[in-house]
Amino acid sequence: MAKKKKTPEELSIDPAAQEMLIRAEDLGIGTAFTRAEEMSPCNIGGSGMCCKICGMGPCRLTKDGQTGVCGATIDTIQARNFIRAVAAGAAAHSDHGRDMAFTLKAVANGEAEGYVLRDVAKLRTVAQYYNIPVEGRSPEEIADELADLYIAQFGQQRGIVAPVIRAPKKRQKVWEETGVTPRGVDREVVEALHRTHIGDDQDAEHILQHAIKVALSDGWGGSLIATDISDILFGTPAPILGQANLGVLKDNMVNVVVHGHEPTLSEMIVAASQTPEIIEYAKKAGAEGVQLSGICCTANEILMRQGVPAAGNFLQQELAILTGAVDAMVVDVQCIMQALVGLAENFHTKIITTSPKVKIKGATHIQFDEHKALTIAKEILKTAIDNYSNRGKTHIPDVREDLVPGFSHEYINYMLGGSYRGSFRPLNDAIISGRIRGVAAIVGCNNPRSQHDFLHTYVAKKLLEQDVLLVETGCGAIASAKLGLLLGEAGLDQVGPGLREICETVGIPPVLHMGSCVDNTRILTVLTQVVEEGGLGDDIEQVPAVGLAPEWMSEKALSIGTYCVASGAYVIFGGSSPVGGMPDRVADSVIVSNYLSEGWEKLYGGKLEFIPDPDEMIKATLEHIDKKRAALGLQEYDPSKWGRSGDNRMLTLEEMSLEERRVAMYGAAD
Ligand code: SF4
Ligand code: MSK
Repeated sequence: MAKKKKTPEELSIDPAAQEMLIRAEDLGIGTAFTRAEEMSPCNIGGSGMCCKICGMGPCRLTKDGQTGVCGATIDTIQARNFIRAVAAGAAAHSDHGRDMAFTLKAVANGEAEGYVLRDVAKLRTVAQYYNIPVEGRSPEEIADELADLYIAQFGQQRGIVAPVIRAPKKRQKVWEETGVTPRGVDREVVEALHRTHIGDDQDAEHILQHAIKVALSDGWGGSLIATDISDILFGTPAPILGQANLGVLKDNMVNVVVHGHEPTLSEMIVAASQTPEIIEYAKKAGAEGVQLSGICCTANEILMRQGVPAAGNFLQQELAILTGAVDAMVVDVQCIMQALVGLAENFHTKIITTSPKVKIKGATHIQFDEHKALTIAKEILKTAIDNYSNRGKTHIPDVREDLVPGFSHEYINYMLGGSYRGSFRPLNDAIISGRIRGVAAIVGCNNPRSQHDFLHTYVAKKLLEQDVLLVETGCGAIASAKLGLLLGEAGLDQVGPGLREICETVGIPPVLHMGSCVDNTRILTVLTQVVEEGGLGDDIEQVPAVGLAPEWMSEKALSIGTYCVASGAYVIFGGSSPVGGMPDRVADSVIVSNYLSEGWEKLYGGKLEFIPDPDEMIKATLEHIDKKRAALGLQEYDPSKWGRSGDNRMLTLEEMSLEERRVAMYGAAD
């Protein structure tokens, strides 16, 4: 029997996406949504039961006790598949970090056109972590030494990756004792590939121990380096008003959508778009100016620093082109679908690749070089403007939502206490008192195997009702933004009474947007600061916090999940487990999915689980938070105690008589 085709409403909960899916159908154009429907996932490969590491295979282990041609057992094969994915994810993040470090070096030496050291205070703070002298030195001198130190972390052979020293002391000890402190980023990634070559490491636990080391070289290495340098070069994010969804595209403007991950080019495109030369050029072409917007994590980078709107998240890259209003989509690295080029042929859109590492057949390639970044950014914008006159009929959904992104850990520290009393104390106290039950980080991608944005936003809304403060990054953050949860008071009618009091008192939204995928390191830093503030244990594993990636799809997500586990967090992924095949048919060998959970929990305090059902995800999250609260001796979560203060409450009270107010605030007299 033919499979029933899904309706646009079943494919996405986002009205803008639904509108574009109808348009795609009318035009007879396929998208990732329809391709996912047509292509059933392979159950054998999908659950890690297939090995194609050597030419004797591929070996598919589908029967009890079966091994590969070489004798490899299911646990070895699953562990090898898992670590290879983690290594690819860590490599992607870290290579991004490496390029940022080379850009910092070029800026420090006056060789990078258009860039400045925008956040000198952060430069000095970061330098001091590594005992780089700052007094009496110019920002360029400090930046030059920091760039050298950071560049060295990638090729370092011995010792420890420098940013590891920023983790809580107790955590560093756990890593030292279990032998997983990373030595150098490239070394750990290369070793993962070596160990998984035919005939090498064939002990699943041993392989997975190295997966932890590789992921740590990302989270406390390459990614953290990328975040530090992005802040130093482009400014540490602070709240700023932005917008999200396809309705940010404009009919009367040249629409340039930047998509990918690295802020080096996109920041320069923002700068170039504001120059009189480009504005004039666009006007001559008959447009009113250039409208920039972003997709995926490039969107997050320029949204949280410049307020440039986000056109959408991962599954909206094709939908943006379907509007017919995109004059150029400029891509760099990661999460760029090859299908964009073929899709763009139906419209006038130019797909412009820019990274020396990424070309797509049929795309226009304008190679980026940080030494002449502004010149290249202008060339890209002029290419888009020249294309404006080729635009045909457009269809832009009138759907957009305001949001306030930009909650770096530095800003959270500041917002909780101001310039002189900046501190995490109020956050810790709110958790201790139970106004905030716990913290959940909802991060990661979209995946057309589940309804677009549904899992992200369903889980987010349910946790907010339970007084769980949310921090978000990546495409998950854009999903919440589109739902209006990232906008101060607008989201507050959907949250529990205790969290609401905190949000109203501090003036924050209940969901804090913390940036792109590499910026998950900001979450690690927040957790470290929470620990250092005191009252919630002396290690990340004790904090009532959970990480969730409900719609994950990328290998980077697996690396992020693994470094969060290694840092002590409980991490829940949605969808199916990539190591879930044949869990109870393995004799005398490790059940890999159990090991990622119970095995890792014994060693690191954190665990990784794959839970497809969103209600089960929420249940597991709340149980974990409550378990951690109990272990710290904190009072049991009781929402009935809260909701008697806060701005909203005060407005209601103003309308009451004195007696009514007394009863409302203190309860009826016995
Ligand atoms: Fe098959 Fe072993 Fe080769 Fe993997 S390494 S493909 S299990 S023979
Ligand atoms: S872009 S890795 S789809 S979050 Fe960072 Fe989004 Fe996932 Fe790419």
